[in-house]
Amino acid sequence: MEGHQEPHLPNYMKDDKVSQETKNLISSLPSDKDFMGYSLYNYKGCWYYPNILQAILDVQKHFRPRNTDIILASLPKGGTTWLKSLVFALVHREKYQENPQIHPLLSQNPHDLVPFLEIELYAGSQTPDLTKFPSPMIYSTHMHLNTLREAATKSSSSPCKVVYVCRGIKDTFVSAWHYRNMLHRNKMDQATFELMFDGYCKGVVLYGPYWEHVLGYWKGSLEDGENVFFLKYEEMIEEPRVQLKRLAEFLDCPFTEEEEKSGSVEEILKLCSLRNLSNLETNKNGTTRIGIDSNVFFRKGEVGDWKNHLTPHMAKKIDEIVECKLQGSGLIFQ
Ligand code: PAP
Repeated sequence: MEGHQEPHLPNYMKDDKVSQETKNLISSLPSDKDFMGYSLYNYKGCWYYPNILQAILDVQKHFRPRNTDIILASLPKGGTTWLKSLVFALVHREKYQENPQIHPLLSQNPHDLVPFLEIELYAGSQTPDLTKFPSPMIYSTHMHLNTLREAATKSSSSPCKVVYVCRGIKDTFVSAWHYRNMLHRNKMDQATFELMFDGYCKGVVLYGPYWEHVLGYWKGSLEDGENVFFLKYEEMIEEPRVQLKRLAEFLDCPFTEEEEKSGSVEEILKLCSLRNLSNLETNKNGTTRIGIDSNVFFRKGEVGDWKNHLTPHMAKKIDEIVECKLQGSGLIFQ
């Protein structure tokens, strides 16, 4: 493991919260380096930094979702922040109807309203008391569906609902690149950009490979559509109204005719829009509970920004890899 780590590296990328048992496990796992030289370990087909693996093992050991809970899943930069704000606003819409000015999304970052299981709640081998959270509780995760299910199937409750959002790999990658530059407070050079790109192509990236992740949830949604919902970031951009209504139906809180007439769907979309959220004081200057500046979660939010960063050759290469991996699944990215 690394001797020297950057001071502003997020906890989940470090290796200082790992138990002896997990260290033993890690020493038996396939390993590789990320584009910055940090070690990643492959556990059951997915790549992790040590602290995150520790947290995931703890989630599997201790997390028992209630059937009223909602879990939001995604790959990093797949649309997590947007999904968190939308589902929070959707599920709690009645509470703030009379007093929209006190809506929590106006004063708190979506990541502080919908905590990550492995990045926040179980980070550092904690066993948080989740029974204190009101129902319905919304959690989020970047874990694979299989990994999540290992915890969920030990629960005595019937399954809870899982919503997955994903985004085309090229925009996910470019968004992750900008995020890492902001995180490390340094504009990294072209050679580092290419190294990170190679990591995405090989699948050696935190929570990767990309295709394994999306396919797991895609298949899950086909097999168990009542409990697993699959959403594409691009579809949300293209037809937000339609997708939000689908989401509400899946979560058993469909919009009534009256709500539709009174503009409730539009209100939620406006509240959760990138423009609105990114202009709030809390998101401009605040820091999330996990110690990351709130503003790094908001940038352009466009489909196709990859065209400004990838050469045609790079785009072709990564498209071919993903197409080949998703072949026959019915899952297509435009
Ligand atoms: P995370 O997985 O680390 O939480 P995530 O929210 O998935 O990050 O990704 C951030 C991306 O979502 C950014 O995309 P970009 O880099 O291409 O611009 C960010 O701008 C976008 N994003 C954040 N909030 C919203 C929103 N409310 N609506 C649309 N896009 C958003």
